[in-house]
Amino acid sequence: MRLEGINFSAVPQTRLFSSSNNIATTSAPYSTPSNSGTQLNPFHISGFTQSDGSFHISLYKDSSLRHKIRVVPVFIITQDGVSKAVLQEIMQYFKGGHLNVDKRTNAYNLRINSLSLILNTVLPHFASYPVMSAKYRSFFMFKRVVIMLKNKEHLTRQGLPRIIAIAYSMNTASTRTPERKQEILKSLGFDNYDEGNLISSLEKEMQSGLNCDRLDPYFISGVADGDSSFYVSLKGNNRIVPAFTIIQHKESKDLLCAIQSYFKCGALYEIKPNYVRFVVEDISSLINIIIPHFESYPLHTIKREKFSFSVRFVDSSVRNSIILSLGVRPS
Ligand SMILES: [Ca+2]
Repeated sequence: MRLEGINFSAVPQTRLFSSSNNIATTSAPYSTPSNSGTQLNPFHISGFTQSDGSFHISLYKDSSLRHKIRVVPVFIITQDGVSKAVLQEIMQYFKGGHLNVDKRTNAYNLRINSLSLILNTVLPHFASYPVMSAKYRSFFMFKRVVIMLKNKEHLTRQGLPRIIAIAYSMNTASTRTPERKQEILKSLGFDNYDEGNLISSLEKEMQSGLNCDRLDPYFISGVADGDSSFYVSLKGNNRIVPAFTIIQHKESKDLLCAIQSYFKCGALYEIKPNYVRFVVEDISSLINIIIPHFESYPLHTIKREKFSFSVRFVDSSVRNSIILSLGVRPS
């Protein structure tokens, strides 16, 4: 997320800073493959959010307001233009939002920043179909701020600095620093604000939601729709090897461990300094586990076409290896 400097004295409504975040209580039952075809499953939407979505609390200076600052909760999903239709479908699912395009990169943003829409559709969705690991942390903080906004706590001298403190701790991978937070608090006249154990007590509260032990197959496909790829690589002896990989920030390594346990195949590698990668390149795991999974729980973005291509490639490499090995099928 882009983060602007602190410049409190200029035009009202200028974006100042924003952070990322993540909650859930009652989960929906596990899914089985449905024949309903192309419709997005709600677990898929959460998995997609896990990869390509974020929860932010944006802070805008606004000299017309008593406390000179406007607090706006924002739920964003980003996707390349070729997969814009998925964002439009998610917009329909949440019954609102805005689609913006960055013409330079052709990246599309679905943004939902209406408090009532967040309260009525976004929070209930993620309570039933939770995000996990580090994303859950930011969702939990986001939810807390949204409820404070609903209760008008941002209009009080007690509530506002608490909201700013939470906004600044929502996403540990964010560029929001403690120094900036202090500067903003100071500029708003909260020089002596002491947040005490606010964040550590929230962290205690969210513990039970951080685990990844309840993976739904549609959720996994949603994660893959955001952050996976099917590709072929050239190995020693000029062997061409098809592979499937999912990459996540290291903060969500536990999610990749859970996906590895779910599929019972593949390996995890660290990509220093900040990423972890789950890779399956064993042909029998691809044929017997990965391909059947994505046939039952399909992708929705452009990756769906890449997947079909990979399936054809795997088919033909298997055929070739069978011919080469005189009819011995790889196991
Ligand atoms: Ca992605």
